[in-house]
Amino acid sequence: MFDVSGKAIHVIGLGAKGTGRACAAVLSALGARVTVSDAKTADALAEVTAQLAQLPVRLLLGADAYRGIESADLVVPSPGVPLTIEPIQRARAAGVPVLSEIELAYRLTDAPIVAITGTKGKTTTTTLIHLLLRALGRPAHLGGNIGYPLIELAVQADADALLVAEVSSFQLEAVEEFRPRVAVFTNLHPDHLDRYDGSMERYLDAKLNLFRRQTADDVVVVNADRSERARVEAVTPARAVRVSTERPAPGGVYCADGWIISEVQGAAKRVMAVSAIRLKGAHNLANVLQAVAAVEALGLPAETVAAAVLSAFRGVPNRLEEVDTLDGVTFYNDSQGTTPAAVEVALRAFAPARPVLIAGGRPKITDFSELGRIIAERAQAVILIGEAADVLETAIRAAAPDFPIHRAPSLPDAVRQGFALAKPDGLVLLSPACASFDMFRNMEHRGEVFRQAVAHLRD
Ligand code: UMA
Repeated sequence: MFDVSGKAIHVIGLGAKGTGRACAAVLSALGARVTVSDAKTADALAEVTAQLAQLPVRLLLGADAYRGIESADLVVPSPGVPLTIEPIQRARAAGVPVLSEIELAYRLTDAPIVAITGTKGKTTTTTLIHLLLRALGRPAHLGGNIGYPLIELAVQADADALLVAEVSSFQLEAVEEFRPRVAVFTNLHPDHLDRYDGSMERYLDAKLNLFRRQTADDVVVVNADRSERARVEAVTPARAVRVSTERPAPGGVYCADGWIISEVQGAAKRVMAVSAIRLKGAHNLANVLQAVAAVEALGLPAETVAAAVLSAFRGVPNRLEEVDTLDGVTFYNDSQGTTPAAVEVALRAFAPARPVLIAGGRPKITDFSELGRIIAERAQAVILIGEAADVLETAIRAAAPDFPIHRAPSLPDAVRQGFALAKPDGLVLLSPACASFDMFRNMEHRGEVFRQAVAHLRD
């Protein structure tokens, strides 16, 4: 086990999700001499620093943050801290190792790790794997880029438990030995390119670190329908288990004749009927196949629990989450859909049905013309909110001059209008194509306001 006792460890970042705080707590409990720093000032970090008050750690904030970093024994940056900042470069030049929190987590546990990366579908796939494992009676903990920082779970988990971790490219930039027993790669789309100098290749390269230390005893789950599959398989000796929604995947998991079939453990077997999956959309079907493949790769019988889990699972919060059905109208919360591409995926998920769409917020782009066409083609009507209402209306009108466009002063009002328009048996979908900051604290807050507004329709 990695011995940190007596080591001088400089942890950078006191973000709200708690990576730095978790590292400080775990490492100081293990006897390390911990410094925690953040470039923000004490005022801005009052809430987080209060949580550190009881810990035997040194706090360096603001202009002081990186004092003495080059004489540390180890530097641990939070995921949001780019490795290119001068103090990290300075520490590296002085020979100080720089390791991410997930690398430390890996070194501090005997529990096997199931790790999921990719641009889209990570959270759903990760959550499903965790649910399937729990339904199978396996002790399993969920965390990483979602929920609890992995290091917190790692030091608590028994060796027979599984750590199911969503992993981001940021977390993978500073790993050396991190080796998941089962690793899943969902897909690759442009994202976070500001961190990677606009280079998709550098973004992919960071993600591929998840697989590079795997061995032939491990498994990598890849999507055979996507071209990135070959890039992933090329960097790892791990056994590839492929999934496909479109065609048979020998040795993998795929759809055929309305069934999900697994060949992961040998002869083909039926896991569950595709029609029993409650989640909407082809992208979510791929997520289900990946989750089934991961569970089967661990040697567990997915078919004993898959139908029960997947017929009850309504999606992760804010991602095509099924909220409620009222008088025949079903409400979906896709508050996370902050780009036109996400809205297109959401609308396609319901085809041939056409939802009443609630869209708008603070625009992240200026050209909505493509989205205008998609909305006109795939929605029944649209209710526009927020700062982007005018530009969205112009784009939709350009595509279809007579398309029914409504305006709402607030999200609850949009929900009420949507309910009326979708009767007697339609769908209301919040998928805004925009950021939330003009009307809400963040996209989670927007999702919560949507849920509450739907709940109030019952009053
Ligand atoms: N900071 C410095 N110096 C710098 C840059 C930043 O001191 O040069 C400080 C900032 O002032 C800030 C902190 O470092 O206070 C950044 O913290 P952080 O965001 O890395 O830390 P957490 O809040 O613990 O969140 C991180 C992940 N954040 C990012 O990747 C940006 C969380 O993912 C993750 O849940 C958490 O660790 C768990 O370990 C969030 C995310 O947006 C949800 N992830 C991206 C995504 O999903 O697309 C990758």
